Amino acid sequence: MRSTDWFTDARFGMFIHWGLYSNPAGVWQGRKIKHPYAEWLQASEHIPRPQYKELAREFNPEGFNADEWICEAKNAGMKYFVITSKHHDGFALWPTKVSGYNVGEATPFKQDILGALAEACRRHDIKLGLYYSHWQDWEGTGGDICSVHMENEEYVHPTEEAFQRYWQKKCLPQVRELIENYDPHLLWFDTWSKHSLKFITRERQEELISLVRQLSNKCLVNSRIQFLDPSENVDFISTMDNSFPEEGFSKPWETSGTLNHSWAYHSMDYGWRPTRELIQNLVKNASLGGNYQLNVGPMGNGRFQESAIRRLREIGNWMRVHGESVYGTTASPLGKPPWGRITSRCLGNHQTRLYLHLWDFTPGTALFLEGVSGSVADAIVLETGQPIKVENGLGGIWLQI
Ligand code: JFZ
Repeated sequence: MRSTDWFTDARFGMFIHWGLYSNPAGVWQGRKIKHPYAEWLQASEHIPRPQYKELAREFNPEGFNADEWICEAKNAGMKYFVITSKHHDGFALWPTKVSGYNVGEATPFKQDILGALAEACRRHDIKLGLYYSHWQDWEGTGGDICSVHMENEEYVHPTEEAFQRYWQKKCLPQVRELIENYDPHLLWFDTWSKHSLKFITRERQEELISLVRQLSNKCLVNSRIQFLDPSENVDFISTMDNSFPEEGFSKPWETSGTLNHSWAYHSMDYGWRPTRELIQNLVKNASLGGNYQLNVGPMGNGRFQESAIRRLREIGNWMRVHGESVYGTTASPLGKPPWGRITSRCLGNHQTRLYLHLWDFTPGTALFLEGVSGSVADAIVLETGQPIKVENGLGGIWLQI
C-alpha cells in the first residue's frame, strides 16, 4: 500500500529551487527583474530562448556538495527534501535522455545533481522528493505556456497539438526517468491558475498519476497536479504558497513557504523572515495536522546563503529540544487558543499528551486551558522538565506558570 504515514509523521521538509536562474539571481542587465521570483527570469525579462539557454554554459557550481545540503536539512530537523528537477524554464538537473537541455550535456559542470542528492538522502535517511513543472516548460518543445507577462508573443499559449507533443515526448518520458533513476518518495507537481485548465485536463492528470502508480508503489503525488479539480487519487494536498490555513484537511497536507520572498536565490531580496515566524509556521500547521516545506534558494556557486544557514540552524536548535511536540503529533483537540497553538499525542490507555506552544503569554500568571476533562497526570516545561502546578477549574484546568 502507498502509505502517507512517513509524510504526516515527518511534519517538516526542505524545498529547494535551483537552476540556471540561480546565477543571474534576480538581476538582468544590471537591473532587478520585474517578477519577484528569480526563477521566473526568462519570462519576466522576455529573454529570447537561445539567449536564455546560454546560461547553461555559466552553470558550474564548484561549491556544490550534496552531503552538505542534506546535512543542513537534517540538522534543521527536516525529514524530507524536495528539489526542482525541472522548473518552468524546462532545464533538467539530471542527465535526461529526453532532451539535451540538461546539466549533463549543456553545462561545464556535467555532474548528475539529482543522482548525488538521491545518494546523500539515502546516506542520511532523508526522504527524496522531486518538483517537476509539468504544465509550463519554456524550452520550446510545445509546453511554452506562460501564465504571467502574456504580452510577450513568444510565450503565448501553444496549440493543443504542440502541447500534446510536449506531453508525450518530454513530460511523461521525463517523469518515467525520474522514477526509474531516483525512486523518489514524492513528486511535487505545480499548477495554480485557471490558465492551466486548458492543458492540464482531468484526463492528463489521471494519465500522469497512473504512470506514477505503475512505476512506483511508494511515490506520493501532490494536489497541485491540477488546479481546482485535483483527482481523488492524489496523496496529499499542497496549499497555496506561504498560505497557512485556518483549518486542516481530510487528506495529509502541507504548506510550502519561503525564507524571504523569492523561491530561487535572489541577490536583491532582503525580506528575510525571522526564525520565530518560521517556527510558528511549522507549529501552526502541525496543530492543524499539516506539514511545512521550507524553501532554500542555493546560490549559483552551489552554496546556501549565510542568512539561510543561520535560520536553519536556529530552527534546528529549537527542534532538538522541542521536536517531540512536532514529529508524529496530531491536530489540537482543543482548537486554537488565544495564547498560541496546541499539538497532541495519543499515548494509549486513554491518555493524551498535549503540547502547549505559548507564543503570547506572561510568565508568572496563570493560564486557563478550556475543554480539558478527566484528571491531569502532570504538566512540565518541555525544555527543562520544570513541574507546573495544575488546578481544576470550571470547564477546564489552570496552569500556574
Ligand atoms: C509557483 C511557481 O511559479 C514558483 O516559481 C514556485 O515554484 C512556487 C513554489 O510555485 O508559484 C506560485 C504558485 C502559486 C501561488 C504563487 C506562486 N499562489 O497561489 O499564491
